[in-house]
Amino acid sequence: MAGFAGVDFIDLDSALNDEEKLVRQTARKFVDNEVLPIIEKHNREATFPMHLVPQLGELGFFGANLKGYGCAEMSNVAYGLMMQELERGDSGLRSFVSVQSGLVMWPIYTYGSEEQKKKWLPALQSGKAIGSFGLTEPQFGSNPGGMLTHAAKKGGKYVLNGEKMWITNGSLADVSVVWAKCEDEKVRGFLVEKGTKGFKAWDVHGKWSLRASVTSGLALTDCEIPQENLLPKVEGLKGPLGCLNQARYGIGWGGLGAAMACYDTALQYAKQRKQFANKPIASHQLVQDKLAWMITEISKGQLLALHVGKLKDAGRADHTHISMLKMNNVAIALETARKARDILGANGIVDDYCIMRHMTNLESVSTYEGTHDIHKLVIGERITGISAFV
Ligand code: TGC
Ligand code: FAD
Repeated sequence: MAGFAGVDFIDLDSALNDEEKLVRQTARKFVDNEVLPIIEKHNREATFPMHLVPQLGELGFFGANLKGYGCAEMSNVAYGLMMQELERGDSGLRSFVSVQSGLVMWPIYTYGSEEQKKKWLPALQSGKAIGSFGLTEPQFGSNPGGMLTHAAKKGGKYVLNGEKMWITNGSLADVSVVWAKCEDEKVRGFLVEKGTKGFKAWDVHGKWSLRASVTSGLALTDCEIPQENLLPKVEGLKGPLGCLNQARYGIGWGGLGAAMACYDTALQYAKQRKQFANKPIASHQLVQDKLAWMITEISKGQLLALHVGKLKDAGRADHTHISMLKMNNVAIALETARKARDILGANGIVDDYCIMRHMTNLESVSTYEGTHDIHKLVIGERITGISAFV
């Protein structure tokens, strides 16, 4: 079977260099050969395909835009194209790579000591170790600044108490980056290692979204963390929010991948499926309207992603640019999935086709890493100078 040929209405390829195209091609082949044949089964059974983790490491996909410690040093544009292809496979796969790279490796790389970097980065890069990121709590999602998890200094240790919720890979993780408020009310990050006394992780069941991804709750009860596991180079909410920029950037590209999978499926289907006068449904104007909407929004999303990627490579991407990218591209992906599902009629609801899986996944993607509306308010604050959060 021929692999995915890509979606490029506006000749975006002419703006990409050879390295970027090669990374995209490598990720595309990996998804076609290793992910698509197995993902529906994992989605049905609500399991993550763990056997892919070493391959993702070998391909250099973990921490791919970081330098040293075995990382691939890709440009941010190449990194984005890789995330696009991974999410064309499944949002759960892209989530795994986002969390490992943007939310665990990036904070260790940016806020960590040299010892922490040497201990964790090569292991996380290769996939020998798995990470998770604990910011959200049962009572504090959009407003992480209200967190109740706290850390008290006791001799050479910190004692952590609290609960985290909705944590991707929480029960799989060898190391969790957990954010807690210290006695001075400042938020700090701690590396909580698997097996630490007082630390427990349990899995969320019954999800209708991101089924091929592990989502956990974390409980910390008088959990003693040695001083050397404190991330020493950051304090305050800007610590965890800085990590989110990395993951949100990848999601901005990833959403396009899910949208491309749905658009491509709907286009092929519409050209084959015949209704009325033995004509393909692709010949009906209302169906063309939907397809034309999809390709236009995907193309606009690609331009936004490419531009923000270039700004990021030049060190000029502001977190509000990234908010716009995440908000817009996930929203158009979700709407693309809904329109594509409609084009497939009844066939759109079964997992012989990828569309419903992408659609339900994208509901989570729209909520996590800042909901659609939170990103609107971030943009609103940037253009008016007035915060809606106070
Ligand atoms: P605010 O007063 O605005 O800011 C506090 C400090 O942080 C700075 N800051 C940022 N720094 C870096 N990057 C950003 N994106 C930043 N946004 C704000 C800000 O300058 C300030 O610094 P300083 O030096 O003055 O102290 O904070 P606020 O409490 O009003 O909250 C603002 C708000 C609502 C935008 C923020 O809390 C937010 O982003 N909420 C959404 C929470 C969220 O996205 N959680 C995600 C959890 S992780 C996850 O979902 C993983 S999903 C798995 C996967 O990725 O696949
Ligand atoms: P709430 O904050 O309660 O929001 C509910 C609704 O209220 C939303 O529509 C929101 O937009 C709206 N709202 C809230 N405040 C405002 C306001 N000021 N103005 C207008 N509207 C507002 N978190 C982690 O820390 N690590 C992870 O690895 C992680 N993985 C996740 C995986 C999955 C599958 C999911 C679903 C979530 C994950 N999360 C993770 C949590 C995620 O980041 C939160 O769900 C998200 O930040 C929203 O928080 P909430 O669910 O508590 O919703």
